[in-house]
Amino acid sequence: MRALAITTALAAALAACSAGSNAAPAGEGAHGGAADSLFCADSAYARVAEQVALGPRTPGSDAARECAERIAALLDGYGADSTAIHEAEARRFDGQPLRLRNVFARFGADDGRRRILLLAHYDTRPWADMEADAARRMQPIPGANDGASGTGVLLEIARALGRHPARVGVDMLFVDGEDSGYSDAIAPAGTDESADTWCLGTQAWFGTDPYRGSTAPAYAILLDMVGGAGARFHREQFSDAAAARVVDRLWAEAAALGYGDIFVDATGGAVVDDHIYVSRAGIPAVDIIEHMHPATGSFAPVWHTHADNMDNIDPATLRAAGHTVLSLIYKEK
Ligand code: 1BN
Ligand code: ZN
Repeated sequence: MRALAITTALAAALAACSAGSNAAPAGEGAHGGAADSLFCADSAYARVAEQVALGPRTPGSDAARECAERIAALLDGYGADSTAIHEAEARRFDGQPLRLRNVFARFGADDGRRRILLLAHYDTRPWADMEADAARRMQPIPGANDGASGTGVLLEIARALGRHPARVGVDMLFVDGEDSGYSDAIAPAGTDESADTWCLGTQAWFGTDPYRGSTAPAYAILLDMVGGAGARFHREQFSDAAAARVVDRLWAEAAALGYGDIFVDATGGAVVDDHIYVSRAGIPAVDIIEHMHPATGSFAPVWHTHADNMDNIDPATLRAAGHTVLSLIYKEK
C-alpha cells in the first residue's frame, strides 16, 4: 500500500516536471540557467513525501534504517562514484546508546580537484517538545521540514549531478542523530544539557577524521528546514563567522536567480546545527535554514510539533534552496 503511494507520488512528480509545471516563472532575471531545468522541485517534493511515508526516522528505528538504505540506493542509481553507510555508536543526553547510520557519497573522482561538501540530516526528533497538547509531547514528529526537506533537496541535486556532472567534486553527507538533543521540555533533571547533545551523527563522522589521505572540501553547505511554506532564509551567524564569503556568494546567487525575496540578505540568529561541527573540523560551513519566522522570531510554529508534516511543505521553497545551491556548484571550478 505504502509502496504504491510512493510510486504514484513519484510518477506524478516526474510527469509534472516533464510537462513543465515545475518551470520557473518567466520574467527578467527569474530563475534561469541549466540548473533550473535540472532541479525539479516536484521530484524533490516527492522525495520528502517518501521519507515522511516511512514514519518517524528516529535513530535506531526500522524507519531510519530503511531511510538510510533508500538514500544510499538512490545515490547509487544516480551514478555516485561511491556510496556507503557508516555506522557509529553515540550516547544520547540521557545516557541511552544510539546506533547511528550516516550515508556518505562522492560525485567526481578524488584526483586532487576542488571539492564541495553538501549535507543534511535525515533523522527526526523522537519528541514533540513544542506541541501544545502535552499528552502528545513524548511522541515522535513526522519531520517533513525538520529532516526530510534538506534530504529531499540534496537527493534532487544528486540526480542532477548524475545527469550533468559538475567541474568540481561534490561530497554528500546525510547525517543521523541531529535531532535527539536535550531540551528541558522532555528531559529529566540531571541529564546532559549541553549543545553537544545535538548533531551526534556529524560529530561522530568528523571524529573519524574522514578526509585523512584525501582532498578535503573547500567549504560545506548544510540544508535544514528548507521546505516550509512561505519560508525566508536569513544569514545565520555561525555561518557568517566561519564562511562569510560563501554566504555572500549563495545569497547573491539566489538574488540573481530571482529568489531574493526568500534569501533575505540580512543577519538572522545563531543556530546550533550540524554546520558548527563541520566548521570545527576545518571545513568552513554555511547553514541554509529558516530560523526567523515572523510569528516566533525563531523557527516556524510547526517546529518540533506534530504539524511538521507535508501540509507545510511547498515545492517553491524547495526549489529556491535547491536551484540556488546547484547553480553555485555549477559555477565552481
Ligand atoms: C535544528 C533543527 N535543531 C534542531 N532541529 C538544532 C537546535 C537545537 C536548534 C536546539 C535550536 C535549539
Ligand atoms: Zn529539529
